[in-house]
Amino acid sequence: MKVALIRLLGSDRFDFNSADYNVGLRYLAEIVRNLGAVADIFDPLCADDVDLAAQKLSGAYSMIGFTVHHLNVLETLTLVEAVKRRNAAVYIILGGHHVSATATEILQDCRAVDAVCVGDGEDIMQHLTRLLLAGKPSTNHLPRGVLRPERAWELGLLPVPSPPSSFSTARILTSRGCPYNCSFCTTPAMRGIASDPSYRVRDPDSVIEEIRMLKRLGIREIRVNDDLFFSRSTQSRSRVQEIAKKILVNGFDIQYRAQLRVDSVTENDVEFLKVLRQSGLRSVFLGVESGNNAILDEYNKRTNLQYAVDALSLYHRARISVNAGNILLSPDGTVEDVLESIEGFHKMGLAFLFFRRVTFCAHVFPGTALESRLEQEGRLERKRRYFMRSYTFRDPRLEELARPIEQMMPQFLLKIGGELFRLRDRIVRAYYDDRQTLRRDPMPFLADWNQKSKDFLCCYFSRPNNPATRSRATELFEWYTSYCETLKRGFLRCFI
Ligand code: B12
Ligand code: SF4
Repeated sequence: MKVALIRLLGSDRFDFNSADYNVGLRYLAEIVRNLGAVADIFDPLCADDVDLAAQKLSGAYSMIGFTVHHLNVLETLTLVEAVKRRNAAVYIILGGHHVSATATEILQDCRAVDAVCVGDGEDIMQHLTRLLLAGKPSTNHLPRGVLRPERAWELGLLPVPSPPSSFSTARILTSRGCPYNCSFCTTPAMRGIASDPSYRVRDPDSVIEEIRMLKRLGIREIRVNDDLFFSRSTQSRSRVQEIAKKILVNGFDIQYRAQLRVDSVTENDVEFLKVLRQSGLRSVFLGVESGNNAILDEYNKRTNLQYAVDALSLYHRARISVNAGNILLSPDGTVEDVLESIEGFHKMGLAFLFFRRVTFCAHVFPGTALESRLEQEGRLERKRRYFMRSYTFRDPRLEELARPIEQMMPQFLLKIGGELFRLRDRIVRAYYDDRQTLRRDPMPFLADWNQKSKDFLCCYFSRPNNPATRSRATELFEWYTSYCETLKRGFLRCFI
């Protein structure tokens, strides 16, 4: 009995994150393997030739599970249909936040899908594998439709998956969920859809055991996949401080990065940040999202620009580098809000991060508070909920401004942007480490990049009624790309 677990490449193939591996599938594979069955992971699977992929899969597996997000939903459903056409007996199940929120529609529209797992998959995967192993030759006896786990797994008891052997960086989870309620985010939405507990944490000792295992595998760099590694609550920080101290006591020589809110640390946390840095925390991804307080309120972010500016300075002092989430164009923002947000990011020294994303616009994910509000207001494109739906901006000027720049962004990222951001990460890391690999101070280059990025965006967004939007975007991208080429040379000259 063989199970395939698949993350299909979709429209994210030009996104430099798509080559990374998926943690959820590895947890599920461990569950299957612990029961004595074979689980093959295809992560990612590129199925440009759908028939060929379907032919290979349909003959080899009794059950195929796909992890689905907004970027690969179309490709997944296409492949599922093709597999089922070849072999109707293969049992096909989908999972992930995206399909959890749209399970009923998917099952209605795509008869080839046997089941959709809503929420955590471990319990369901264990149940299905046991049924398959029970020895009946067909998959007819497996449950179909919407499947919900009967119990939330205690995270510390889950089998710990190892990273793919070709990876030198591992991803771990020390918690699942998040206690906040940002309107665009699917994580709080899952509490209602899948009845997930809001925030589940692992015991520090179990995290330490996982790190010990990773060290034995030769891993030196870890990415913490938690939605929120720690919040501003004392309890949450104590847990992380304990993990950090145990990393130090065990003498693990590792570096790690994690995702945080801008208010996860305050002025009083200088010592705490020191311990985190000593234990190996080198980089954080902050959910800044906007430099405009009205927009932050629209997102129910419960932070403001000042928190973000303060956090930036704290991490800088602690020699921890920062990347930030940014959503420049939101459904309710105006052009003036956008300009203020650009100013805010410029103040943080991070305006160039707007060019790291393929899109400038807020996505409306199914299941989120943002989706229900826009739905009620009749502002969402009439399309199946599992496809990404565009919306009417409250400020019609943004409609016209958003598209050209979004169409040009992938090209920019492929040509120079992706490489430049990787270089920036290396350079900042070297700067905050011992600087021995640097022959000159890279900070003036970063300051200039911040300025030029702001110039680009302000020039573009401050003339919203100019009819030549597309040609202006083309001109600006040409200028910015050539600037980035020069910047790249400057960055390279910083290294010894
Ligand atoms: C860490 C993270 C990242 C990291 C690392 C990704 C990686 N390679 O691991 C980085 C920063 C690179 C990243 C990038 C992006 N991410 Co991200 N990311 C996450 C985050 C916070 C955790 C992922 C994770 O490891 N979860 C833990 C595992 C255990 O959970 P899981 O994958 O959901 O799987 C469980 C269940 O869902 C279920 N399940 C899942 N699949 C299947 C399949 C079967 C068959 C079954 C039975 C069950 C099942 O069982 C699993 C085990 O319990 C999630 C939020 C979240 N909580 O999941 C967002 C999330 C997945 N990301 C999201 C987005 C939008 C992105 C980006 C597009 C952001 C951007 N604008 O660039 C990119 C896309 C990158 C890409 N090409 O895939 C969205 C997706 C929204 C959607 N509806 O599709 C999420 C849900 C965030 C959010 N809350 O809105 N991301
Ligand atoms: S703090 Fe982050 S993970 Fe939590 S709800 Fe907001 S965006 Fe989602």
